[in-house]
Amino acid sequence: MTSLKLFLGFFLQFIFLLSVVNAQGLTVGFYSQTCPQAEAIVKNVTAQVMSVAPSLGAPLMRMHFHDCFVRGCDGSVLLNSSTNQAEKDAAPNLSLRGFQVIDRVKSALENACPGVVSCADILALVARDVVVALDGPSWEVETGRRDGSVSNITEALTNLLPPGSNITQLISGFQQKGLSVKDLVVLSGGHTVGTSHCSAFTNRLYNFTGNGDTDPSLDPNYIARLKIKCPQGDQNTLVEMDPGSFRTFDEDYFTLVNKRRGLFQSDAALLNNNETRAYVISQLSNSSSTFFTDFGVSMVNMGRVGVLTGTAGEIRKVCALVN
Ligand code: HEM
Ligand SMILES: *[C@@H]1O[C@H](CO)[C@@H](O)[C@H](O)[C@H]1NC(C)=O
Ligand SMILES: *[C@@H]1O[C@H](CO)[C@@H](O)[C@H](O)[C@H]1NC(C)=O
Ligand SMILES: *[C@@H]1O[C@H](CO)[C@@H](O)[C@H](O)[C@H]1NC(C)=O
Ligand SMILES: *[C@@H]1O[C@H](CO)[C@@H](O)[C@H](O)[C@H]1NC(C)=O
Ligand SMILES: *[C@@H]1O[C@H](CO)[C@@H](O)[C@H](O)[C@H]1NC(C)=O
Ligand SMILES: *[C@@H]1O[C@H](CO)[C@@H](O)[C@H](O)[C@H]1NC(C)=O
Ligand SMILES: *[C@@H]1O[C@H](CO)[C@@H](O)[C@H](O)[C@H]1NC(C)=O
Ligand SMILES: CC(=O)N[C@H]1CO[C@H](CO)[C@@H](O)[C@@H]1O
Repeated sequence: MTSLKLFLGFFLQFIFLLSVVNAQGLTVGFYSQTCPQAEAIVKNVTAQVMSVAPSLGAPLMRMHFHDCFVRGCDGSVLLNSSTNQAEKDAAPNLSLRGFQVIDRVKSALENACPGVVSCADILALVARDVVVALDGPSWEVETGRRDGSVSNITEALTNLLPPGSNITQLISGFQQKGLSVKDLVVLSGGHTVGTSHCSAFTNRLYNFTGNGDTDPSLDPNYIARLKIKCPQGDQNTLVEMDPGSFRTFDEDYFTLVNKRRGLFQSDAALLNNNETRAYVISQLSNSSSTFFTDFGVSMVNMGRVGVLTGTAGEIRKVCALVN
């Protein structure tokens, strides 16, 4: 009798574990036994940073994206290279900022629970916490990632999609990471916050095809405004991607894209596919917008890309250095 109970107990626990641990071995609350305060500590440090430097929110969210698209979400974006050959040395890194925030979170965690929380998980948790601080949605972050040991500049250049990407390239780039067309259009909505250097879109304003022309898929009134901000040859000025509310995580991105005011060709390209266009249009009215819920779901999907779990990888002591 007792052994039957015991067996049933094990069996039910097994079923329970199967239901919460996804295929990659990530789970919500991975640190609940080993470092119960982990998520509160991350939230605490992030909230303090955001109260004094809200402009770091957007680049910190982007950092998790750049981590996941190169070698999976393994913290490789944080690694330093003595010869400047790491992911962070690649051109798309230009606006990656906030590495010192990740270091602050890591030290707080190392004080509380040395050697337990991975840098890759810190990136995933911080990405959620900055979105909340920017008045966006919240979601449950799966944890249990471990840190990789390789960061390669060439891999960043081949895996991060350039802003000039067309819809075919975007869909296939996401597909290669196991992400869907819906994930693509939803996650592109991350461009509701933050800024871009003129260099990412100036080709649309001047000499688009080599005939002194502009990009016909960009609203001509908007082109005139952008030309004032980014005179020809200016690569470095920062432009708000969602003008007026670039520090608020809202649904405006889809309104902009629909008005042909998406800043990058990759934003405009979302109108060139039935499924992505239908999603853009479905988000135009506040009352029917599903973006906030969808964003959490797609961030969880992105957070599963190529993760190291179990005994793979390591828990770095310092996020910029392999142990
Ligand atoms: C779909 C393909 C994507 C392309 C081609 C793309 C491209 C870019 C480019 C060129 C910039 C401007 C960098 C600069 O010049 O400063 C940028 C900024 C940004 N991206 Fe994306 N991105 C994509 C997807 C995403 C995703 C999935 C997220 C997150 C969910 C994201 C979040 C951001 C944020 C928050 C910024 C602003 C960063 C800041 O304020 O410093 N992007 N992106
Ligand atoms: C959050 O930070 C404050 C100020 O540094 C500190 O007093 C508090 O104990 C922290 N809470 C947690 C859960 O770390
Ligand atoms: C990593 O590189 C950055 C920028 O070069 C530097 O500020 C930081 O101190 C380095 N971190 C470590 C642990 O070496
Ligand atoms: C970086 O990755 C590229 C492309 O996969 C590879 O050819 C190169 O050898 C790698 N570099 C290092 C230092 O491992
Ligand atoms: C996208 O770009 C690729 C590479 O330049 C090109 O071969 C393809 O025809 C383009 N597709 C669309 C739909 O523009
Ligand atoms: C526009 O591009 C063409 C072809 O690359 C080049 O010959 C021309 O000089 C450019 N014009 C300007 C104003 O940059
Ligand atoms: C996209 O929609 C248009 C009109 O709604 C239809 O004619 C076309 O076949 C659709 N394309 C695809 C690839 O489904
Ligand atoms: C949605 O709400 C925002 C702010 O609450 C408002 O500015 C915007 O006009 C609304 N959009 C629509 C389509 O109702
Ligand atoms: C912040 C940072 O690491 N910037 C680097 C980005 O990559 C270029 C090379 O493409 C380096 O020169 C920057 O130092």
